[in-house]
Amino acid sequence: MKIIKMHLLPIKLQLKRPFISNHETVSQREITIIGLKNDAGIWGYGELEAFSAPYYTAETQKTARSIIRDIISPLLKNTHIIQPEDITSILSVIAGNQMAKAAVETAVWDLFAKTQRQTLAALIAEKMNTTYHQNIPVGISIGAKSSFAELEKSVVSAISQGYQRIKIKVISIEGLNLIKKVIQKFPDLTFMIDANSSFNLSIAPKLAEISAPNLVMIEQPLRTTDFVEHSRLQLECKTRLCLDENIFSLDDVKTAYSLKSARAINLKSSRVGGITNALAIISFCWTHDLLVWCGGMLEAGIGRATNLALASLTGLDFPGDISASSRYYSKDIITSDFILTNGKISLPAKPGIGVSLTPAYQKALKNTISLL
Ligand code: OSB
Ligand code: MG
Repeated sequence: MKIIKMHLLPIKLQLKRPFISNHETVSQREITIIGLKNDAGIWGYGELEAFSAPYYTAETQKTARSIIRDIISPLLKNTHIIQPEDITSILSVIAGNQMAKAAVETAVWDLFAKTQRQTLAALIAEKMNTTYHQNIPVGISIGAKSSFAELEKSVVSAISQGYQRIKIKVISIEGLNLIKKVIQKFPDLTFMIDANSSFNLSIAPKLAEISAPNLVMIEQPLRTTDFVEHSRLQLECKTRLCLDENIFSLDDVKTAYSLKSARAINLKSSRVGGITNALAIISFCWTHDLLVWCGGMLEAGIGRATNLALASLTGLDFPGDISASSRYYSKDIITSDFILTNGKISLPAKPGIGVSLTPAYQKALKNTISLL
């Protein structure tokens, strides 16, 4: 098939409440909706997940849109795509800029699944030679809190909603003390911590102190560019370390594996350049005893649907950061909400990502000028 149109629609969504991590406090989420139309008149959709400012990753909404407009769109012109992997290989000539590439690549996967009249989940499972789950167990990521009462309230609320595992953001030693208390208070709940690069190696004794059977991993304790000190920390730390910010490619996963920098990988297709690269990382992790699971980054409906299709893969069973639509936004960009039932979210039945933009967003997207 050929892609004959590419539209970008930058939008802003208000978060219900500010989400606090070590990188920034997000109150408003800027995303860009990508629409691709093929020569048979079918549309595929992707979501550009870079943030407005370069704190979590170097890319921003602006830089990624400019890469898509100036560099990616000429590469798509008159290109024949037989398999979704073709687009990944075309885009691989571009260094870095994984989120810009992923936004377009995931839209091609959606488009391709739709042309095959199958769900993205079924297509991914087929590519991986396995099956997929219809109902997917999910976890929640709770932003950093400044008091025990506040943290406890969020944990109790998450559990009452049915989330199967709770990740808590931390930005300071005081935060670790609050988390230690909450982990001890709820011994039957499964917890994780995400430090988003808050600490340095001197945190090792503190991490040893909070180690507990119901604390399953600590995500990204140290700097984004470091593999060596993470490896030293993992050696000293009983709790499983997980890398997020470090991982932009399969090569990064191989580095982490070789140096023993972590024993788990938070996988975000948006951060690794798309679904093809994500699948290669999953295969590597499965054969090298690394726990791999599906992360999130405050996605709106299209990104959430893409993540859910990935997380449905049999074997990717650790609950991902894939919350219900209502967790972050009161009004999403799609017509049907993802709802949590008994701690699970079910896959939409329709082909591709299985969700549709609301008529207003659909109209606004198609009213932009095509880049092709
Ligand atoms: O570090 O995993 C992260 C959100 C934005 C950027 C980075 C991260 C996160 C989250 C929230 O933890 C995950 C989600 O619920 O989307
Ligand atoms: Mg993280």
